[in-house]
Order: sequence, then C-alpha cells, then structure tokens
Amino acid sequence: MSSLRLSQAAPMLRLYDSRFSGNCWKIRILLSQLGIPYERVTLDIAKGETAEPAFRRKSRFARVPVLELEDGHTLVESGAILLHLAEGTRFIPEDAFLRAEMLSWLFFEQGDLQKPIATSRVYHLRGMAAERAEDIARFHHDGHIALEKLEQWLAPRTWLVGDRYTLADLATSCYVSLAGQGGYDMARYPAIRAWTGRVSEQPGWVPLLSGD
Ligand SMILES: N[C@@H](CCC(=O)N[C@@H](CS)C(=O)NCC(=O)O)C(=O)O
Repeated sequence: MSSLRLSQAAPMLRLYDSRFSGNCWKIRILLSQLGIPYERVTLDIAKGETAEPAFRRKSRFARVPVLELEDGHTLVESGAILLHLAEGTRFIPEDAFLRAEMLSWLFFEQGDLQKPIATSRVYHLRGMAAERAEDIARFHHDGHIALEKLEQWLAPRTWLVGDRYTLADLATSCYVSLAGQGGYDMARYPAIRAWTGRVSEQPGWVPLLSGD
C-alpha cells in the first residue's frame, strides 16, 4: 500500500482506494456529497498491491474499493459501500418502488456496463489496445448494447429514477463517463452525455483523481 496517510486523531472512515478506479471514484463522490471526512489509502493495482496478504485480510475479493469503518469492520463492493453510506439520506428514495428501481440500475451497471467499459479502458490506459484489439472489440459489442439501453431510457428523462439525482445516477455515471478512455465513441449517445454533464454539476461532485 503505497501512500498510507493515517492521522493519530480519533478513528474515522478509511477508504482503500485506487486513483484510476471508477468503482473507488463512486465512493469518493458520495463521501464528498455527504460531507463525511475520511482517510485514503492508495493501492497500486498494477503493482499487485490488491493481492498482498495484508490487504486480502481486509478485502475477501482482493479488490478496491474497501471501506473500513470506525469499529474496524470492512465493507467490500462499491454498491454495498454506497448503500451503507447513503442509508437514510436523499440519495436513496424513500418510496419502496423507486428504491427498487434505483437498485436495478446499480445491478445493471455492475452486470452490463462496468466490465466492458473498465476492461477496455485498462487495455487502452496500459498501452495494450493493439495487442488486445479482439478482446476490446468483444467488450465494445457488449458495452454498446448496454449503452444503447441507457441512452433510450435517458432520452425522455432528466434522472434515472423518479425526478431527482439518486445513487443510481451517481453509480451508473462513473464508468459511463470514462468510456471514451476505453475507445468508445460516445458521440453516439447525446442523452447520456447530457446526463453525465448534469451529474457532474451536482453539489459536492468530485472529478476522478489525477494525482495520488
Ligand atoms: N464489483 C466490484 C469491482 C471492484 C473492482 O473490480 N476493483 C478493481 C479496481 S476498479 C480492482 O481492485 N482490481 C484489482 C484486481 O482485480 O486485481 C465493485 O464494484 O467494487
């Protein structure tokens, strides 16, 4: 874990984080929007730091993000972390049907959008686009099917669920807004681009990190 930044003060939330990860970005946005202070521990995935035994004791899946609570318990999976942090806040609809609709977007993002976008993006960022061209083409095929469904849903709407910004928008927009870095032609999706713009204008929203 490359840049452990721990204070001696009272325990606070600790996010095991990667600056490139769209899944970690979701958590940083929500923590900022909720005004919750936290410590960051940055891991270098390319160096294999998520596979180190000390980290595996915190993350049974050997992946970031991990949220360590003040009592030492750790939570894995970005969706679970978002739901835990947002419990009882405006980011989760009170209405049971709308809450379930919000969850449907969290599941769709993880099942249909995240992998085709994230994997293509990693290949591009690591300079492997030429050697992985066939894999990228396959991921783009799947990713565009999901993006097209998102585009159609958003075309007549402002937000994914109901009439306001929720966790659904926060979670779904992160990898979608990084898709261009994975070689996706996002000019095809005007409603998505307008929506990611609206998301980024929400109070407390933070951009993807550019440094540690
Ligand atoms: N479904 C998980 C995915 C987490 C994930 O894929 N994390 C990546 C970074 S975005 C990671 O830690 N990869 C390290 C590895 O697989 O070795 C979530 O939403 O938290």
